[in-house]
Amino acid sequence: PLLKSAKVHHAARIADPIQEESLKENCLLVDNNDKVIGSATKRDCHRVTKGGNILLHRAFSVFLFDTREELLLQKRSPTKITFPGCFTNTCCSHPLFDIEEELVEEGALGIKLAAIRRLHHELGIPKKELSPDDFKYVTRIIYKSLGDNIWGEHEIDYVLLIKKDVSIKPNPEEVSEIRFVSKHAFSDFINNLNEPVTPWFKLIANSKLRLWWDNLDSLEKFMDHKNIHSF
Ligand code: DMA
Ligand code: MN
Repeated sequence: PLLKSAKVHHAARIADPIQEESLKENCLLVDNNDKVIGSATKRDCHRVTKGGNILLHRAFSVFLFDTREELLLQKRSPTKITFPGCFTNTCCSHPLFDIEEELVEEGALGIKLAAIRRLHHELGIPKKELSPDDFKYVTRIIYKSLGDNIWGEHEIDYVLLIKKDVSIKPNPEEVSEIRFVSKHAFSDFINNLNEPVTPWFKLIANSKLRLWWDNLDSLEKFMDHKNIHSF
């Protein structure tokens, strides 16, 4: 009986079974220039080592605006393994090694297809309401966060912006709350939040987000597909 209860405790402490299962997905390992150098499980890509290292992998962050130019934010569900309960941008995830089309680099097509897959999974946005051409790939950022010192992030993150009205039905396994926020209300919203904000969203919100938000219909001139920005 002792053993049994210890096991239950252990399982409950780790994660819920659905998020635990997702740790078996294979992410893309990249070098500092975003060249793919292999793959590793989502678990291995997010574990902080004793020395404070995390494997560098490829990721994306979507900022979705409706046609009134309000930004869709989400609160991560309490079951997420990394940054549970944090407010963040519309959707983030990783292109997967086992989904061949998500490896296509021309026009960041693979990233855009991964974004469509995850916008559907996390927010219930029907795939037929989204096309790769709807996304503006603005730039890449590299960042590292040790998270809770057990699970963290170290990514080259493709930033995708999209302005479109879509149907939304959040998946409670992933997202516990959504909010559309206007540019005007954004600072107050962030400053008065009771929840923490994810580190990557904080970085982007404090740097380029305003400029992009002011130019949603003319983002071409702000695109930089050559440099990988760090903060
Ligand atoms: C990972 O996001 C990607 C970034 C840019 C932090 P995530 O933790 O939301 O990924 P997933 O939804 O696949 O768990
Ligand atoms: Mn990651």
